[in-house]
Amino acid sequence: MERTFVMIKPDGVQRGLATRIMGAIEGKGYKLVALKMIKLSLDMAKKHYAEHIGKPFYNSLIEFITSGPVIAMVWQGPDVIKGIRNLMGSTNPLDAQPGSLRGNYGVDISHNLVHGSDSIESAKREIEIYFQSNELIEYPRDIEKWIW
Ligand code: IDP
Ligand code: MG
Repeated sequence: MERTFVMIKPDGVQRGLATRIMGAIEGKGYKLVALKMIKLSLDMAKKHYAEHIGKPFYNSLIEFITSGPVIAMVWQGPDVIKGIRNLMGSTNPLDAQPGSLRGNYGVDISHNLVHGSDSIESAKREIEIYFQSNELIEYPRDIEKWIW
């Protein structure tokens, strides 16, 4: 079963949108398999955003993502990576569909509330930055037969 890494960014936590973001993902039917609140070290932030080194927004992105606590999660389900990217909406909230998380709650590209992995490879890489394998909890949910 596919897994993805999701993070409620510092703006999502500060604005009290954490439960709404989690609720949207939970309501869709995906299964939460790991969760922790942390304040990112500079090292973790650089690892997380390694693909963006050298871009004009890189320094402010690192500063922003380390500016307050974040909520790190792993969610599981069929095609969960694409499903959660769709729930999040486009990177720039201005382009994000109304109804998506960024479309509903964001107005600015550098305050877009939530991160979700964009591929199976990045999901695996990102999950390993934040979680030990024994922190990913495997458990049955009887209701799944009604979801997938
Ligand atoms: P994603 O979060 O939708 O996957 P990425 O292109 O991977 O988008 O960019 C990572 C994060 O970097 C974005 O979520 C956003 O916070 C920030 N970012 C991306 N492009 C820009 C930009 O042009 N200006 C400012 N921040 C940006
Ligand atoms: Mg990305």
